[in-house]
Amino acid sequence: MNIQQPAAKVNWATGNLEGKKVSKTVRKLKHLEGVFADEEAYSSMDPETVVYEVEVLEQEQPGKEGGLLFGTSYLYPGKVGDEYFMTKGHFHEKRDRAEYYWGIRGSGLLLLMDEQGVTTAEQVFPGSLHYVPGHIAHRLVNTGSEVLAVGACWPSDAGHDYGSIADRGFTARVKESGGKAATETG
Ligand code: PAN
Ligand code: ZN
Repeated sequence: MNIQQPAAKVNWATGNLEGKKVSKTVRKLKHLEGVFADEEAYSSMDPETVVYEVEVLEQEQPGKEGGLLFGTSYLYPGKVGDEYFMTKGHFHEKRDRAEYYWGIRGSGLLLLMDEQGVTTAEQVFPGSLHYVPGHIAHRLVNTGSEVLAVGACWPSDAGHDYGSIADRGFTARVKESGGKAATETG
């Protein structure tokens, strides 16, 4: 029998993925127009500021039915005005596709919003495990002072629907208030 190398290596302390099929996406402030509430603070910041990076093991072609994708997101600490750095957030294009998230490093919140616009939040910390059911939009928020690294595994045909979030946004925001993270709805 021919023993082969695994598809990739994960550094479980940092989340870093290493492998031939690992792709990397960098999201800077300039890619996040309209995401943060304070537009004046947003336009005064350097558009090249990196807000988050995502490494994805594309063992299956994205879009292919039946496979799984695996990734790590690195969300840097920072704020736009008093609102913490966060991911764009999305529903899956195939709405019923679910996903697992798990905390690796840092601390933050996972915002979960249903199709009626009801948003809940879960604490993210090293070892936290989050099940994101289908039909639920999800967004990470870094409320800490170090990088928030979060692992994820999702169906390769899930896709990302960013448009619905861009149109309506999430119904909750996470801002610093009196030195602490506070959620604001409405
Ligand atoms: C994650 C996210 C990742 C970046 O891999 O895609 O955290 O967030 P945005 O896609 O909202 O920019 C995932 O949920 N995949 O389905
Ligand atoms: Zn997702």
